[in-house]
Amino acid sequence: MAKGFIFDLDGVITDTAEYHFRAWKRLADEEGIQFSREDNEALRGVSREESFRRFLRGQRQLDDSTAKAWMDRKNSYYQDLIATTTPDDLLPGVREFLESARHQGIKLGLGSASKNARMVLDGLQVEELFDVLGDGYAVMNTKPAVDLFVWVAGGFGLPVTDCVVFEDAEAGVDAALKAGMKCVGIGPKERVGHGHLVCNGLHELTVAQVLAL
Ligand code: B16
Ligand code: MG
Repeated sequence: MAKGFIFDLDGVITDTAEYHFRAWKRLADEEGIQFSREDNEALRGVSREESFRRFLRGQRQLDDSTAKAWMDRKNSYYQDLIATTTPDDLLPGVREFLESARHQGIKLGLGSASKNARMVLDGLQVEELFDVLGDGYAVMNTKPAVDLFVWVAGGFGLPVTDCVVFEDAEAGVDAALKAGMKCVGIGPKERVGHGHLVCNGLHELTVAQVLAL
């Protein structure tokens, strides 16, 4: 039976995708880049650098220092938006699910590609529920590479086969499966249907259902 649960942040614990979209869109409008909500979907769960590559989609060739300045600008717009995060921004059922798992002796970890994850957790006031925090600074190779989830399992002191990942991104489900972990996909089947269990959010799940996987 699983002994460690690893949660993605954006799309699982809270919905920061809208803030990422607004921040990228502001940069896009300032720089004359075409960028829609649909384009934003392709950025789900991937690192800032990969997001930037997908954001540009070859529309502009930039040298490294300009690319970094654009990413920094987007990040400052994003940080202005997440600065207002409060516990009300937790997705439905999240605190209850985390507390229930903790009560049952399961170790809890974060497995997020975001370098802003700690700031968001701080606003949500759930940081103290986690045993291990894996964020965008933890490893070099981000999802769909297995590195981040394996790093969190190592932090638990558990084999990968004792861990379950909760993910809303295709790249994140791919990473969990490649790591040899069970995976709960959160969102539409077309995106996360390759997970072992698919649902719309933690409010639909019990810890017992996940342990039965
Ligand atoms: P940052 P997650 C991901 O969060 C987002 O889904 C993705 O859109 C973003 O590009 C990535 O974090 C990096 O975020 O710019 O804050 O470092 O789903 O892995 O929690
Ligand atoms: Mg996510």
